[in-house]
Amino acid sequence: MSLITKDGKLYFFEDLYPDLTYGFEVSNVLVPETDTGFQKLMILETNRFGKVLVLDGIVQLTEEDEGIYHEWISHWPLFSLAKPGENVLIIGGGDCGVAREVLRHDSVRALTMVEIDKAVVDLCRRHIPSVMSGVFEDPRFRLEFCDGAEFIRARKKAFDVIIIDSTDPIGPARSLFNTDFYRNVYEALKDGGIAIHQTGALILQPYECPGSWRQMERIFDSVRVVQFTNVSYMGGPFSLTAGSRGKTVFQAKPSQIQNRFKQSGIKTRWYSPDISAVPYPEFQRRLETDKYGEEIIIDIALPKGERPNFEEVKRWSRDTCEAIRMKPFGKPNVSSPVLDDGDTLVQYIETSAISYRRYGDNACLNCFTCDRLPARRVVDFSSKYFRAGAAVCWHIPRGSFSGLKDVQKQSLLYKVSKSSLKNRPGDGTVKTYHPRLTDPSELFSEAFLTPVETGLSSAYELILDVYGCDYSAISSCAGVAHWAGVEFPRVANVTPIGAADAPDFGHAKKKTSGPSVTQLFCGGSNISHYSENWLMIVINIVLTERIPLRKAIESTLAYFKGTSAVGWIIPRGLKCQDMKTIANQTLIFRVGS
Ligand code: AG3
Repeated sequence: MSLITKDGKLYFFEDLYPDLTYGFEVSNVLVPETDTGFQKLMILETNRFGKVLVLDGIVQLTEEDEGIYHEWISHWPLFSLAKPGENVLIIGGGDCGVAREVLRHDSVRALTMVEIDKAVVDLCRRHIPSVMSGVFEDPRFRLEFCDGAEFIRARKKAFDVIIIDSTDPIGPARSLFNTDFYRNVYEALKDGGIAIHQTGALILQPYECPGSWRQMERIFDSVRVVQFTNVSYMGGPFSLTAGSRGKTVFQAKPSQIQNRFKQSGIKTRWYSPDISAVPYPEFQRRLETDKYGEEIIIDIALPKGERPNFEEVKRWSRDTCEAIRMKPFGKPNVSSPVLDDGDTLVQYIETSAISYRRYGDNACLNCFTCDRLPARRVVDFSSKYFRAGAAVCWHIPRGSFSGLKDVQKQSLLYKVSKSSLKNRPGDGTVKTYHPRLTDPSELFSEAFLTPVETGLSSAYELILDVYGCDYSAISSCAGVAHWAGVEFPRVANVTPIGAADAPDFGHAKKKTSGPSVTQLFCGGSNISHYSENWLMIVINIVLTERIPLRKAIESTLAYFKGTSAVGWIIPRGLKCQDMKTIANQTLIFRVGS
């Protein structure tokens, strides 16, 4: 698909994104697409860029601009070291462009490169020798063909710099983007050492750099985003994410780095210590307060006695997807097609799920997305659709990396009535409230009454964002399904309906942060989303009965080996519309470190 002839000319179009591409004219196909056993390789010749290496339809380098990437990924970490680097490891990098730059450092005594795919090295050596120049003649260079993730496992405190010059986290490089790998990389670094990884285009691959950053942040002593732009990697700002072993490694003054550069005598074409290596410090700061997704929760007062049927609710879910511009995934899941009191309908969408349930005259809706959530549109559309007398809305950030107080501030709660439908929070016409900050000891005490027990509502929702989960617990669909379908119902003493549904469409989804799981209960449900990149599970459990909250929350944290969780308790199926009472019984809390 990537080579196309038009008006007698041959063009290449990149295959990376399903919805956008870039292309150039090809003057000669040096290596037609070949299956190497690991990936599909192609080498092209162009007038504009010189020779071009393409793996799995994605441009890896062009002769014209490879220097930008290779210089930044090599010299940035080497000049960031307090002591000149002697031992360097490259994982991947088969075209040898990184090796070429590393070997320009006289301080380097030994450079090891481990590449999984011998064909990349052989074919680049034959067809694009300009990139590797003399690396094979340099006695310091040692090359091994093996899996980098395996190789690194046995190495402890061995390298000053580890450069991971991989393809994107699809295909053979997938095993280089997870926590186990990063932990092994950290262990393989000497004290004061630096590892650096290519982490994709900041805007077009919005989960890559944050995904690696979040994993590395938990393992390395400090983490930096390094950023540059070139022509070959479509989409403007491109990122490298670097982690150090040692807290002060990245604290060198610009003048120190300039001195190291000057003393090395290396003449670069693109790298310069005068350009800040963190051109978007705001981006890095944002990572610290970023969120996984957001949710709008709506409690709609239906016209008296109205009972939307299955078809109507299905249509609501389909039209909501349209309103928020999200593709539905699969068919809606229902506890019973009658959609009686407490029955749930859930529809997976590209980034998570939307759901409906009803208690008496209240339709209870949840709309969760990891993309931008047009909350107004959802509220407008749903209140009109169900001909709401009034609706109470909770708009909350999910998986937020801000402090608890900020999460509380960002969690809004407001009422829209028919007459105020046009008015919105923020425009001064709708009063907004926030959940009440609670100590878990209040929640866990005998004296605590759920909103059902106080008579405020027919049901309540326990929401938990669990952070710092164990990679193996959070990366297995079967493991998460076992928690949702067996472990949680046992601890909470709820009656599951059917088995847990944990489809693995997570990685195929364009906008997703991870897969989802659903377990329906009598009267409620558990709909959760989890991500191995963010080491997080975000949980929504709707209940009608009191459950042992402490046991349920603590066992959930223990199951995923999470370090902390932010939680909310939200009344659902409201019997009273007084906002002060509702806000007072909407709780926010934190458990764990
Ligand atoms: N390896 C990184 C290629 C990244 C392409 N991805 C993208 N455009 N999102 C390059 C290998 C050069 N030695």
